Parts: sequence; C-alpha cells; structure tokens
Amino acid sequence: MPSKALRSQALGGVLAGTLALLLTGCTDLGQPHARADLIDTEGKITGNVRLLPEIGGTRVLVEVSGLKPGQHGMHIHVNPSCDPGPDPSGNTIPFGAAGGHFDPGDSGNHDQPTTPNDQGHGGDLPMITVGTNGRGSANFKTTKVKMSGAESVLGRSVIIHADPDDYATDPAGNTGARERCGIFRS
Ligand SMILES: [Cu+2]
Repeated sequence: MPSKALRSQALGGVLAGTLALLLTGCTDLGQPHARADLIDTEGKITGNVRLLPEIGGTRVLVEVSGLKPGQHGMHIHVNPSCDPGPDPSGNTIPFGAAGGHFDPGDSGNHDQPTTPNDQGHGGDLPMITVGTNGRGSANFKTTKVKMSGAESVLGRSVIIHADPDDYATDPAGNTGARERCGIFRS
C-alpha cells in the first residue's frame, strides 16, 4: 500500500502537470474573443457569432433566427462591411461590400472547412443547420481562423447564405444570396 505521503506526492505531480498545461494554453488563450451581431437585409439583429480561443484552435458558437429550414453556407468574408456592394459579376447585392471569402493562405480556392489554408479559403466554415422554427445554431472548433495574426477574424465579416455549401464550386460553393451579415469586434 502506498503511504499517505507518497499518495499526496503523486497528487501534487498531477496538479503541477495540470497547472503547466493551463499555463502553456495561455499563449493561445491570451487571444481576445471576437463577436459579430448578425443582421438581416433590413438591418435587424437576428443572432450572433462568437469566437473563443481554445488550446489548439478556436471555438465558434452561432445562433441565428428567421432563416428557411435546412443547411446554409457560412463563411468569413474579407471586408468589415455589411453594406450593399457588387457581386463577382458587378451587380449590386445585399452585403456585397463584405467582398469575397477571407483567404489568408492565398489559396484562390473554395474548399472544405477542414482543408489547410494554403489549399482553401481560411473563411470556409462548416454549414449551419436551421430547424423548422427558422432557428439555427452551431458549435464547432476550427483551426482555420484566430483572433490575432494573419488569420484573425478581427477586421473581417461573417456571412450566412441562403443555400447549402458544396465546398467545391468557386468562389463561394454555390451558396446563393447573402442573408445574414456581421462584423467582428473584440
Ligand atoms: Cu460566403
């Protein structure tokens, strides 16, 4: 049987290890949080996107209402604007001023939410699923975006589209109209 002293020594080791892990994590966890309120095309707030630093990635939490049931493409777009602006063919569309997808790896390619940023847009996120009540939520971890450095969402926007993302078609996965927009702030 291990003595009480030995057991307390072992417990001390576990606690020290846990503390070391927490302290190491702080290099990641020291990043600011980010939040974007989601507006509809009339400017009404209908949800939000929050990003929190986690060890080895970024937690993304989304809540939105008033959308049609089913899956909707969701991306980080490059400009911090939800104003009307031109689509790729030059027509003015709602939230067009948000520009194209955030592409910190200069990939020039729309792809899966798990593709490394040098091969696909850093802004290509998982889809959000909306229920029959028009409400959608998402909770996932990504390594594609952060809250500091070249991959930071601060100074960028988030768009939720009308249709599902095929994660292949350039430039935006065939996701259709821009239905919600938000600008990230810390
Ligand atoms: Cu998009």
